[in-house]
Amino acid sequence: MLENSMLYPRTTVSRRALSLDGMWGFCLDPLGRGEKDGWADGIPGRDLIPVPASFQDFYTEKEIREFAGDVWYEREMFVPEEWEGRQVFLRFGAATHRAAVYVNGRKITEHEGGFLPFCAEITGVVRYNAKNQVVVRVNNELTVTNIPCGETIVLPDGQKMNKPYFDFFNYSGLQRSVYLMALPKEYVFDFDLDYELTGQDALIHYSVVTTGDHEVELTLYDEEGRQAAASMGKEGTMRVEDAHLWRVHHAYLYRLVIRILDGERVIDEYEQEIGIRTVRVEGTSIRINGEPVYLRGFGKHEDSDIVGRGFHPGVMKRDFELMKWIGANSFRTAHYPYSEEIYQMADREGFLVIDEVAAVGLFESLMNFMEASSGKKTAFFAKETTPILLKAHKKALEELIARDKNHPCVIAWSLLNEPETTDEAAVPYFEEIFELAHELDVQKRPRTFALIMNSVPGTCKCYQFSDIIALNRYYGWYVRGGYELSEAEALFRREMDAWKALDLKKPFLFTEYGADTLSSEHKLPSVMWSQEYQDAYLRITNEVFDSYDFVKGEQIWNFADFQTTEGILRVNGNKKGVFTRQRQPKDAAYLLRKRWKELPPDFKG
Ligand code: GCB
Repeated sequence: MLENSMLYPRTTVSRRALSLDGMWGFCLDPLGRGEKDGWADGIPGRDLIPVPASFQDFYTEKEIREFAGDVWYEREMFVPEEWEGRQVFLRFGAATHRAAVYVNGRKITEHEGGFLPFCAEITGVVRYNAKNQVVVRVNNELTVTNIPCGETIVLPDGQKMNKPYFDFFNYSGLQRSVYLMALPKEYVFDFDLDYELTGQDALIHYSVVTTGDHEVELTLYDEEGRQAAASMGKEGTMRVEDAHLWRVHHAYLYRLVIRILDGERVIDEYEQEIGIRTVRVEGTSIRINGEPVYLRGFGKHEDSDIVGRGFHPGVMKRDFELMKWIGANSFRTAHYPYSEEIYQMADREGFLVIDEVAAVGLFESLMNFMEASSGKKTAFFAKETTPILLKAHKKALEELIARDKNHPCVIAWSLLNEPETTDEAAVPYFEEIFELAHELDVQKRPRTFALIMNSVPGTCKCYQFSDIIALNRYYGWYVRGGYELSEAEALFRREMDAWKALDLKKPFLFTEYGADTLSSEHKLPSVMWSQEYQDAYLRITNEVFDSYDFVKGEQIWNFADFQTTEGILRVNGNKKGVFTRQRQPKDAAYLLRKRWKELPPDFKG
């Protein structure tokens, strides 16, 4: 079990959550001397930057934008007098990729993994009714022993540089919200829910973990605030009569209130919006509440101008409006768990989310998008350090499932993106990761991973682990682009025929396909990089999708243009967006809108 509760911070009758977002003191530590020089007691300099945000894109200096190493944050926080006697925590939505936290000069905790929350208890360290100091050291170096994978090299001039094995900019820092929280000594630590539909009613099988022995009471309220069900005890079943189901694009959210009681007295109260729905894979169908659904949508990124990967509610709102406009019903959180607020919004908007852990770059290459299509193999999992990576991957998965399991929007777990699967060494690694996902998820949601171009029938040793086969394919871009598009189509069909021949009786999903397109380029007839080519590419690709009954969804790469490492294949970032980075449509958006609005929700059953 995790050391700290992963529940989202909320203020209730028994809890307090104070946001520490805003301007924080900030400095780089190029010599890695902060610790020795006592920065835990206060960092040098007076520079201020906003939290949450990536630190990179505020500055004009290249050395800051590309900085690899430790950066330090600092701010004051006032701890109210009336919090004395409670348990006080600091909670970071994420610190990318690892952090050490100091309060009033004392190291409180460390955390590894840049896309999941962590808490530190600070009860014994804070001064009440007084100002306290928080200092955070955040390190953004990439390694092959933690996810996402990459390396950190040293340039001849002594500067360190990150070399990601993945195709997105290594944005880092305190990219999500920070909270100061007060909880009672006995509090709700975690809960699990599983749903069963019986006629018009729904059964909610539940279990609650608390830090004490007092009685637990659950009450469910409908959207009008009327009580819909209730139960006593840490484990049990609630029956919801005439249940309103959570449906795609028609979300219905109940409010679940969990109380710990001492007689009449409420010791702790936690609440969360939940949706009643089931998710099953049956044969080649993906079923929500028993009804087949054809996924249409995107692989996304958390990425926007100025704040980089920092959570921004305005960007989130715009993205959901665009996804509704275009007729999407789903997205994958490529290539890492997103901010918690995004899942809350997906719950509310009725979007289906494939929730991905940050296991990307498990294929040794600085350009795997190119090299995998050439058939490159790297035996990535045969490294001596693989056991360390596996441990980090499992820990991240545990944190991910604990954080996101009660979101109705989460319908599947994506356990890796484009790993090396052609070497036997991958098999035991996959076995452990896939088993763990099932073990941790009481709902036993489908598990998947995104297959890279060289993972095809005959070479891939791991597809059998997936409940949904997810393919990332670029026929017509990395493979036979331009005037060779007709050959690309033939090769694409040849691969699909090989999958068909295996008769896996599982749904297939395209988790990536796309063509880089500059919003500035128009060309008739089309050439690669023009908007006309993106359309031509999509027409062929869509025809292939529609020729195979077992293809049950398409999530184009990418929702919007996004920042990557610079290089000759990237024009100030990856331009496969259907929307620009500023969230305006390219021509392809209209083509997709027409298609996605016309396809029946349960296309191909
Ligand atoms: C992929 C990767 C994704 C890249 C994409 C591309 O296969 O999963 O991270 O951005 O290809 O555009 O090359």
